[in-house]
Amino acid sequence: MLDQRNLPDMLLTLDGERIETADRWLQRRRPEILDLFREHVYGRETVGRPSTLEFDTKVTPNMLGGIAVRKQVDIRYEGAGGTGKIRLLMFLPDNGQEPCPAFLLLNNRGAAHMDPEQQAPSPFWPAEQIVARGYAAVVLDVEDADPDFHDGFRNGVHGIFDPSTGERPANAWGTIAAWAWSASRAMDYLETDPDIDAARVAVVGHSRGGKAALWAGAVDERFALVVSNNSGCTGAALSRGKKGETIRNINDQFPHWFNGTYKTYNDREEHLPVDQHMLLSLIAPRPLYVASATNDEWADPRSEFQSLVHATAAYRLFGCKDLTEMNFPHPEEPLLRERMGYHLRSGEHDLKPYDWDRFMDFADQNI
Ligand code: GTR
Repeated sequence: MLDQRNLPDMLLTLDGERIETADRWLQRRRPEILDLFREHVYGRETVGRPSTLEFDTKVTPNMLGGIAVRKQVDIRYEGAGGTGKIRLLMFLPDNGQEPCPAFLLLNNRGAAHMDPEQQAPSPFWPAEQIVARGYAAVVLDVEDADPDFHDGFRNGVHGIFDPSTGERPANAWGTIAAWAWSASRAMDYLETDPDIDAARVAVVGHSRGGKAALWAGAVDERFALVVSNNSGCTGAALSRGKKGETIRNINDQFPHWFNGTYKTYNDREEHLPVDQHMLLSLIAPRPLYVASATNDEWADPRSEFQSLVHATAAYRLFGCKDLTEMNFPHPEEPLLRERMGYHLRSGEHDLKPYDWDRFMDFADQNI
């Protein structure tokens, strides 16, 4: 059921046009909402695909007990402030045939969850389970693009592409936007790989990685499916009426994640020209999956679910069913609808094999 929270009307443009068709949405309102998120929340990127981008690939057969081929791809770039590198690790089903769909994980938990051939298998990143279902399992460490601490934007892509010593504009991009940018650079590579069906790539992230996955999916329409796991505040969850983490909490604890302007909304969420259902609406009409966990009160499962339900307004323009009558589901009772999916898992704030299985069930139907 729709719960009313005085949200901005996603179908009303700033100059008062009521959006009633998919065409008007795509021409007018979608670009306007994207711009509002850049200006007020995630910040404006100063670079897209760098002209210096290079890929360096190493292939190893016979991985994951013989079911996969591993590719290690170093994505290199250079800007006025120096050079950088994102390392992609890919495990591809070794069936030597058709290009396959892929899951790209924006890994926010470091080296222990990258390469199952080097570390103990990780329930957070079950590459073998993903490959066994016919998907390429592709992962990058978000901290390759920008380390996750506040150093005044000197390290990572900010230092490489906007090394100016002057004052940073209040709308300059933060770390979440940098991580989303790295997902797009991974996509630049995947488009060149004949083993990958680049029209069927899902971007997935957990928690802070989930915020980045949603922003990546909003900015870069090449992602065919977007999956948010427990992304919470300034991810999937509505900010108005949210329990647990607030805009003030997140800005105080992680001042580098969002732009300077976002700080002006501490304790003033009702003044934001957007709310997070509008972030989800930017994915439409592409498939979108949101997952929550029962004990994750800091993220606030109900606010994540409500955001998805409110995002239906955009999906409806594309002929998708109205989900506003849907009730908040019981744990382990996934809602798999046309282009929109949701589940609530019992347990803690985490990414588990149960979550991955539901993401793949949804992908099987939708990409
Ligand atoms: C928390 C933060 C959340 C979420 C989480 C995580 O401390 O408050 O927004 O991003 O970290 O990434 O695990």
